[in-house]
Amino acid sequence: MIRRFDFGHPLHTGATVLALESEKDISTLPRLHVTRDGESVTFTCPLQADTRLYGLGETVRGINKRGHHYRSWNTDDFIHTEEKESLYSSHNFLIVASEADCFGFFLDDPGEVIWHLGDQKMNEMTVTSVCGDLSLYLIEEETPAAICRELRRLTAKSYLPPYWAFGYIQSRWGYAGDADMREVLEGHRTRDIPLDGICLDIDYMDRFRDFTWDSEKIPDLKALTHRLREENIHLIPIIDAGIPVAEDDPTSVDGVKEDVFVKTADGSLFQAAVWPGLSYFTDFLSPKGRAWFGDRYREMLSCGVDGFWNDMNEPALFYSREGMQKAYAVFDELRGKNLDLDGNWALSRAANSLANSMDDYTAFYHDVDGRQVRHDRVHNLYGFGMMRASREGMDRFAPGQRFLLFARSSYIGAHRYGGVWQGDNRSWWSHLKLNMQMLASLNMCGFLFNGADIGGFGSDTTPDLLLRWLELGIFTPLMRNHSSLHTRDQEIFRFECWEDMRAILTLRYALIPYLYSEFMKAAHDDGLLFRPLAFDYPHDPIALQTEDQLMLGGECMIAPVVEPNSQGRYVYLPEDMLLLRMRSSEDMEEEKLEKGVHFVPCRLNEALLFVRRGHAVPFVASTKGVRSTVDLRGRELTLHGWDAKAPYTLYTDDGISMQEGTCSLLGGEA
Ligand code: MIG
Repeated sequence: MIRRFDFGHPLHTGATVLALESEKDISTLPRLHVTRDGESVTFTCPLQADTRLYGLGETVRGINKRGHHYRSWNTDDFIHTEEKESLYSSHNFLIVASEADCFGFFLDDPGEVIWHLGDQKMNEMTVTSVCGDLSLYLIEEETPAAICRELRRLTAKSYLPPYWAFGYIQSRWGYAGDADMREVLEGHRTRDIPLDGICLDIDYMDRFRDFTWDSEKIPDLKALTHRLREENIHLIPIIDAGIPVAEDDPTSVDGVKEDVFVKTADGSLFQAAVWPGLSYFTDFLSPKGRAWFGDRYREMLSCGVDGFWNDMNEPALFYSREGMQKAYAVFDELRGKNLDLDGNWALSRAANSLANSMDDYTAFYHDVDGRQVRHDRVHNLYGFGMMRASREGMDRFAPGQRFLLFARSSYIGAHRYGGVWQGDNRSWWSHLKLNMQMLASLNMCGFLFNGADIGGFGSDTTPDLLLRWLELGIFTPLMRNHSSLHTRDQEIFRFECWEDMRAILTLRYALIPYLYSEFMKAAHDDGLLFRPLAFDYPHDPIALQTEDQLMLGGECMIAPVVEPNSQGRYVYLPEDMLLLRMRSSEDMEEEKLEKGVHFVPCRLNEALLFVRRGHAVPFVASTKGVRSTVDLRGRELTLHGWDAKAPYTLYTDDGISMQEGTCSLLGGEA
C-alpha cells in the first residue's frame, strides 16, 4: 500500500505516474517523526538493533546502507571513496527492514536531502529535506521485494533495451572516429572475441560540440554505422549536457532563438564552462526544452545510430565567469605573499571550488509549470530531464522501436526512459565489489538496466582485475568495458591472457537468453533482476548479513571473486545449489553443494554460478562462431540444474519492438 504525504509546496517532478491524493492530516504519518526548522523538514525514526536499511540506488558502501551519511545532490565526482556522500544520481528511496517491521519511503524531493543512517546516533535515522517542498510516499508491505514492486507501480514500468544491448560493448575515452572503430573492430573480430557495440566518446565531436562530428575523423557517419552494422556492431556516441556558446554552432544559435536555455535572475542566458568552453544549458524541466533537445538526436538517428550515452548531466560545471573572477581576486591578493597555512588553504580553495559550485547552481532558473524555480531546488532532476528528452526524441523518431540509452545522472522515475552506468569508477578491487553491491541498490530503485565500467575507468587496470571484473560483468545487463584517457589500454585483445578473457565472454553470450528472459520478466512484473540474499531468505540470519553475493533472476545466485590473488572464496548457500564452475561456454564443471558455508575454489580464469535446487538455467548449447547477439538466433539451449527434471520458462520476443513476447517452457519431466 502506498500513502502520500505532502510537505510545503511540492513541485510536479514527473517521477511518479500514479494519481494519489496527499493525506490531509500529516500527523497520521506513521513511524516517521516530523520536525521543522525554517524551511527544512526532518523525518526521524528509531533503528532497532536488527534494522537493515536498503536502497539509495547509486551510493557508495554496502547493500545495507546503515552506519553512514549520504547527501542527495547529483555530483560529478570521479573519486568514489568510502566517505563520499554523493555520486551522480540521487535515488531517494529507502527500505527500513527489521524482524518486527518493514516499510519503505520515497521522498519526491529534487532538492538537497541529507540522510543520517545511524552514523550520528547508532539507533536513529534522520532524513532532512533542505527545501522542505516534497511529497513523501510511504510504502507499507510485508517484504522489501514487495515494497520495491510498489515503488515501480508508483513510478512506471522499466525501460526496455534492445536485445543487442545485452551484447559486449567496448568503449574508451579517446575513441574518436573511423580509425579507432576499425582498430577496435579488427582487434575483436580477428580473434573471434564477440562484440555488439562500440562507444564514441567526446573526441568524435567537432570541438566537443553536441550533435556534430569531426569530418576528418568521421567523413561519413552513415557510411560508418553501415559498415559497422555489416559486422553486427552498433555505434554508441556520447552526448553531453552543455551546448557551446558559439555563434558558428547551428545548434547553439537555434537554441538561443528557440529560447530553450536556462537563464539567470536578470533574464540573461546562464553560462558555465564544460568541454567546449562556456556553454548554455537546456531547460530540461520545461516541455519545450525537452522537445527541442530530443529532436537534436534526429540527424544521428537517421544516420543509423541506435544507441546513445548521456554524460555530464548533473549538470557538471567546470567554472563560470563569475566564479573565475572571484578566484582571480583571491590569487591577486595572495600574489607574492609568503603564505602561511591559512594562505595556502585560501589559494587551493580558490582553485578547487570553481567546479560544481553552489554559487553557480543558485544562479539560474527553470521553468516548472510556468513558475520560475531556482536550480538548487530542483538540481537532482536535471539528468532525469535530459534522459526523458532524449528518449522522447527517439520515440518521436521511431515510435515503438527500442534504442539503447544509458545516462550518468538520474533520479527515481528515470528508469522508464533508459539505463544508467555507475560513472567514473577506478581500476580498484574495491570498486569491483562496489559494482556488485550497487547492482542490487539500483535494481531496488527501478534501474534494472545498469552496469559499471568493466576493468575500471580511472587508473591502470591489471589483467587479473580485468578478468575478475569480466567474471562479474557477464551477469550485468550493461556489459561495457570503458576506460579513461591517459590510462593503460584496456581492450581484451591488448592483454597476453586475452584467450582466457574471450573464453569468459563466451559465457556471457551463452547466458544472454537467460539474462534477457529474466530481465524482461522483471521489467514486466516490476520485479528485481538482482536481489540481496536477505530479500529471498528473510528468516535466514546469515543471508541477512551477506553483502558479497546476489540472487540473479529466479534461478540462481552469483558470488564473484572480488579480492586480488584469490584462488577461491567462501560462499554461503542459503539452500542446496548446483555449482557451475565455468571457464567457457564449452568448459564447465558441475558440483552439487548443500546448504551452508563452503570454500569454493575458483581460479583466475573461472567464473562461478550457483543454480537453486529445483531450478534450471538455460545456456546456449554451443557458442562456436558466435561473434555477436545476431549469431545467437535459433541456437539450441541446454538446461543446467541439480536434476534433469527442473523446467525453465523462457521469455522471447523480437528484441527490438515493443511487441509483447512469448513464454515457452523448457525441460521439465522428461
Ligand atoms: O569529465 O567524456 O563519466 O565515462 O569517458 C569527463 C569523457 C567526461 C565522464 C564520463 C566518462 C567519459 C568522460 N566524461
